[in-house]
Amino acid sequence: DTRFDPASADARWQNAWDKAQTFRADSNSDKPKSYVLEMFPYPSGRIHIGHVRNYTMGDVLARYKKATGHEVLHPMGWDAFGMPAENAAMEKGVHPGGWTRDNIEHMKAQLKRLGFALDWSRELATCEPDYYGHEQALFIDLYEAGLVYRKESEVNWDPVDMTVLANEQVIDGKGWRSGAEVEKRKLNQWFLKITDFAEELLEGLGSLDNWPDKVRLMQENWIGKSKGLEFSFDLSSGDRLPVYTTRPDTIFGASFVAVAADHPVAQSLDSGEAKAFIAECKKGGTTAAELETAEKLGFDTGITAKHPFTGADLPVFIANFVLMDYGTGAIMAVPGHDQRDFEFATKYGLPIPRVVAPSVDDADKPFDGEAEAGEGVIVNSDFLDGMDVEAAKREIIRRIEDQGRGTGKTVWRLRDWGVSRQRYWGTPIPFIHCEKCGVVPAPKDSLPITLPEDVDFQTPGNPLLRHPTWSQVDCPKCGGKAERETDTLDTFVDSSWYFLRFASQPADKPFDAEEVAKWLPVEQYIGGVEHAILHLLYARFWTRALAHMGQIEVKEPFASLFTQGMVTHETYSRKEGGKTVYYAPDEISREAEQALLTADGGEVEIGRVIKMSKSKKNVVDPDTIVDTYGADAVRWFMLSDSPPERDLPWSEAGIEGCSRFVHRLWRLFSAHDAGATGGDKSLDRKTHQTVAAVADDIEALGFNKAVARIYELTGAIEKAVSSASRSAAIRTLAQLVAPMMPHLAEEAWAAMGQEGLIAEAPWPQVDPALLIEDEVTIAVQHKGKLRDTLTAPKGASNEDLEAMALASEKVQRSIDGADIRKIIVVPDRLVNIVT
Ligand code: ANZ
Ligand code: ZN
Repeated sequence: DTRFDPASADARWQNAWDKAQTFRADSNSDKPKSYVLEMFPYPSGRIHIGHVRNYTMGDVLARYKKATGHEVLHPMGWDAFGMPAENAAMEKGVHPGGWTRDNIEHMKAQLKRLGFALDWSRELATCEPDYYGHEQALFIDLYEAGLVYRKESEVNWDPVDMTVLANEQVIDGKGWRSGAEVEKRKLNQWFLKITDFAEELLEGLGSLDNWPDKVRLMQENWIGKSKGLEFSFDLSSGDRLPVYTTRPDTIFGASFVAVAADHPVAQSLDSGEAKAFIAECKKGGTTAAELETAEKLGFDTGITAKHPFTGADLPVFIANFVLMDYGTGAIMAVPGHDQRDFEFATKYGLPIPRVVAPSVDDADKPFDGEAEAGEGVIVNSDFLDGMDVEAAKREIIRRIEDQGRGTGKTVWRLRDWGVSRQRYWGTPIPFIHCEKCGVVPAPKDSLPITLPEDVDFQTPGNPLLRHPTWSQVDCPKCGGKAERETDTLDTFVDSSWYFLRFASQPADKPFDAEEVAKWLPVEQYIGGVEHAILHLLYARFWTRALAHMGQIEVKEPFASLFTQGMVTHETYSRKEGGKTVYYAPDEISREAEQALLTADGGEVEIGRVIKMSKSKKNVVDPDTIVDTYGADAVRWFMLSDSPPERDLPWSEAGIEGCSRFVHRLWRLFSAHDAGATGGDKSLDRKTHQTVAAVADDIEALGFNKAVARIYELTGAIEKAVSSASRSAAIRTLAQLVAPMMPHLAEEAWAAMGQEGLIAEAPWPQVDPALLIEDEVTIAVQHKGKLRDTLTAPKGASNEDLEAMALASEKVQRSIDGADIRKIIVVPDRLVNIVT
């Protein structure tokens, strides 16, 4: 027999699938449909190992679904707009389009080498006018449905690069690229009204049973529905100060009041000290997370607020942890039961009253160094004493409403989605500014509004803004001179509807509703947990918005979601001048004494096993490993060892083991003897049980378990002697590994003289009779108590079971020499001994 040669087999079978269009999805097929989707990649230049793991999992499922009689849609495309292309343009003087398309070509070739079962006929790239032109049409539809608006809002402005920066691009208050101090600027920006769908998006989470709880919880928190009370304090200054609280039940525990630095009460203060404090607050980060962890800072305004029930005068502070754009930008602070307030009160020596306790007897229990945010019974609170939290909330809301001082209110954390980017490499926002008519949508028949090609990136700022002619148009309404919008859309918009375009690709509209109805929702979506919030929430929002406008029926795009773990690898590093410097594996050599040396003879340490990343120099290039081991070994490695949701540590030994298994399987496949005769019941059983179990594992995405079972079956077949059963088992084994190692499986299928492609072959049939266990557990009772359990062959005779029961030491001890009067046997279940 010959050796298996991955290099030639991989290419041969990839061509065969291409030629036969094996993975082309036919929406007119009457088979049940299955849409398997992995998050499409950003064309950064090269496929990385995380992509390989992600796409291998999706591929196994897609191939399995096909084998089990489904018409499968498993498409691939490119999330192709975004900053890195513009950075490349600035650094290397290449056009973002050219750079992106080159990357796509290269990465597509890399994916093809891995043998993924993709329908390439549906490939799309979001940077092409035949994609983003449809996006422009959808954006206009959303505008007409009242879900798009413009609003002046604050942005991070880099005065050197003359551009708006995303929050992540501001590092310590400076532009990530220019290093210039970032300014806050007010600009007119485009927004999508995701807040209109807050309630729906929250409720919809309840139907997503097949999403990880963690992701649902993250979305729930992000949407952040909170029910509470808005009411006003009377201030010593004569003003009224509205505050928002979710814990009105704790109102007797309020010992001070606090406002945000941007709050009118703070802004109205004249003193230099107050102004200096406000300026200080602006320096820090502005995200909720940063405020949560920053040191609490406050400034006493000298103003006091009258407590609505006790009449006490509470001091009013400006505090850095109060956000202006949440609630009313002002709070009643209850240090005993809110951790931020607790830290603040501790720092400024303010009272920390207890108003919630485990029981009424604990009214004076001291705090243990932190606030107690939980449930309990209300204490030290006049008419609320003894109530539970919910009853006290209702009572305070009722009384405050009676006083005409406020009302119960629901507040959402979710903000409308700002989609304006002052960038070139994105979808142009299809609007026109006319002096006479204002903001006018571009006529649909003028779409796509394409990006100009003749742009330069050597001058800072938005190339669209300084292009001499691009933005000059006639107003579609009055015909006068007008200007195009030069903002482009956030790239998250591009990924909010691509799964619809995969389902159908008409030239004259974004998608065909009937086709969408055939495929959607995506049966299984797989991707990184880093998209748990934004991408997945935006895609859910777009789907609901389009359903709301009557364009589609489906409301939730992804019926089932899986977030896979990362691929990790050891790092090699040493301290150089106080900094950690990383070395790539090929930059070091291993000395006899285990010491690792760099070229200059310095010693490095084996560092932590962490996510592969270029900066840590611990990446493994998929091309290199496919060259060395072949696609099947790489795919097998991605599925072995670690459960798919956990991290997978890359190891040379691991991939070598996978490669050896590929060749071991090949030897077994080569031993297939079509003419063998004779049966082997126990091997038949093992084979059928494995088929059933591997199917269950794949359906549950338990790939590592499926792998373990396949190893087991392989071992069992190797041990068995030649028989018809063994040959059948070998054929079945090829089918079981086909989703994971498709090239090897095709090669074996052909060598065994089977007809057609294994990729087209149906999943092996399971004979239910062979799944039944051949051993049973027998309970042995004496004096009505269980004395022992025995394992016996199924269908064993009564005499055999009696003998086995009496042979048991435990049973003999129980009988203890007494006369046996009767033995009752229930076949396959029980032996009862009566003495
Ligand atoms: C009194 C209180 C007592 C509060 C207590 C909490 C616990 P969630 O639940 O996340 O919506 N808050 C209100 N507006 C704020 C703002 N602009 N900046 C910072 N904090 C603000 O949070 C609502 C709670 O956060 C509100 O309820 C308020 O503090 C605070 F034992 O009021 B609470
Ligand atoms: Zn006009």
